[in-house]
Amino acid sequence: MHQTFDAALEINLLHVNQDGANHNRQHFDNWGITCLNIMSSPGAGKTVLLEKTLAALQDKLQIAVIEGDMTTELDADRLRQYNVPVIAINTGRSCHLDSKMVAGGIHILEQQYNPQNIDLVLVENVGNLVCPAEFEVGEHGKVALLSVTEGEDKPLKYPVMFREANCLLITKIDLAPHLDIDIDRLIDNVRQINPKVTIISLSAKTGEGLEQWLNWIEKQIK
Ligand SMILES: Nc1nc2c(ncn2[C@@H]2O[C@H](COP(=O)(O)OP(=O)(O)OP(=O)(O)O)[C@@H](O)[C@H]2O)c(=O)[nH]1
Ligand SMILES: [Zn+2]
Ligand SMILES: [Zn+2]
Repeated sequence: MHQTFDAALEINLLHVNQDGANHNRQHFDNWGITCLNIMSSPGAGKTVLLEKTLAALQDKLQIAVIEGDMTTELDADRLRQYNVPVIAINTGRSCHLDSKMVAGGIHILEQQYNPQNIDLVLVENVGNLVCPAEFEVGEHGKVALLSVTEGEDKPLKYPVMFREANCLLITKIDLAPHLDIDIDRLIDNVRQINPKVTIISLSAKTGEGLEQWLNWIEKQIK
């Protein structure tokens, strides 16, 4: 679990983070970039979703990815194959990206690419169902993934991310017939926490629901 208050310095780290996030958003706004923060527990399918998204939208939109991982560049290397700017950020022991780390990514974007030409920045956060939702990075929208293998009770047990999400993707829907998951109950549980969130069921494997996801993304673009 991350620290949110530094007693020695008597500062609220969330407050400092928010200032940094506002600053990041200012940069994105100046460049006309829409930024989405993609969050889930480890392995819910963020990177596969990004691969499908890059493949589908490559010709329509200029996309860059800020890829957060604790120690490796495995995900970043997968996404580099799509010939888009991919900025890898290792968080070390931190369980989430914070606005300062993303500011570092924005700096690289500014130095090595032409941000004026970019329409959309997708941030893949560290796999963690709790902490990423507490630290804004300057995004315009939050996307949470919950895979069908995780169980329908998760929105109630870990409400923070589900409360904050603008879009909830129920992923790996192709596996649902093999599981005891009750999708209707899962959706009820999400709605209890966040009545207004857009909910899309999808499978990166079969392509079911991908069209709806791509349409949602395109609606977010400035
Ligand atoms: N059956 C099925 N498997 C999927 C689907 N999406 C992802 N997977 C599998 O789930 C595993 C994890 O997918 P990733 O995309 O790496 O998950 P992630 O959320 O990026 O994982 P972290 O970055 O480690 O948090 C891989 O083995 C994927 O092939 C899907 O729609 N259907
Ligand atoms: Zn934490
Ligand atoms: Zn990943």
